[in-house]
Amino acid sequence: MSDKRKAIELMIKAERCRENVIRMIRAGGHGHVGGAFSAIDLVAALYFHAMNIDGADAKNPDRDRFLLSAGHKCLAQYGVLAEKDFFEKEILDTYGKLGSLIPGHPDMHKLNGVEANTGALGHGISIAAGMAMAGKLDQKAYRVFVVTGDGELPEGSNWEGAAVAAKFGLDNLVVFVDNNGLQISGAVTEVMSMEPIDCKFRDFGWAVTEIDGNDMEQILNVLEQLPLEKGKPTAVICKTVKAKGLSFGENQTDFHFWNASEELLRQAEAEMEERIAGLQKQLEEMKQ
Ligand SMILES: Cc1ncc(C[n+]2csc(CCOP(=O)(O)OP(=O)(O)O)c2C)c(N)n1
Ligand SMILES: [Mg+2]
Repeated sequence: MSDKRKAIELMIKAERCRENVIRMIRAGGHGHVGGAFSAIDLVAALYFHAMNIDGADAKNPDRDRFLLSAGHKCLAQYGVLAEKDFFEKEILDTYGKLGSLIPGHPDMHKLNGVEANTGALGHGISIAAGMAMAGKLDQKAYRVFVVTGDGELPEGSNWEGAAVAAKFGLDNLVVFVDNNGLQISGAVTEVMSMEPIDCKFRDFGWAVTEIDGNDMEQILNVLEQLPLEKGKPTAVICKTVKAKGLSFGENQTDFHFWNASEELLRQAEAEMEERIAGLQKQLEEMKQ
């Protein structure tokens, strides 16, 4: 299959996952849509293209691991896991309800496919470094993928994990920074910036590259190249747009957490359907 065709198919998947997110937000009335939608193209590509993982066998010791360090982006992971049949789609309608398997931050004790409880920011890289080191010690071939946020980067034990990963040559570890420029209360550059992020990882001994994290062809291209350097962990700095795919919410701090109206939810769905129809048309034209 051509790369272009593969990319379009994955873009359709990502839009379906966005629709799942809208379904959850309708059920709960609100949710962290901004960070979910900046990261969801990447998360969809990981689950549908790169990772060796199966919802029916989600504890297989040889599986690739996915760590959502920025746990508030969990709508992206839930949307993808539902699309990949890790759980029944009806569960999406329980979002925001007491006892739901898909709470506001991911819970490994509740939901099939969640590897760690995250939401207290700043610990995904160190948890993942531990998993990657265990993989090396056990001589397993699995890889560990992390999604972290640009606002999250200064927090917690992230840089302790980064140092450990480089020292022990964990080239089975890949960190994607969802670099959307915004965090909870405004621009990351004003609140607590880690720019230049690429230099920081490089100085810690990582192999680093930068892509447009909402461009499926660029995502696929980088996934083919992993690890970027043998013997080094990889950091992929992904330039993204917060709330990507919501015409009325893109790049706005107000859409970090969205108290949604039915009118705008319908508009969001219409926008997704329109994009899917356009992508399907492109696929049809490629067949001819
Ligand atoms: C330890 C900790 N401090 C603060 C928060 C509150 N908080 C939730 S989301 C967020 C912003 C994170 O920004 P970023 O990583 O850029 O993610 P984005 O908002 O872009 O999805 C903050 C500070 C938290 N969840 N955990
Ligand atoms: Mg951010």
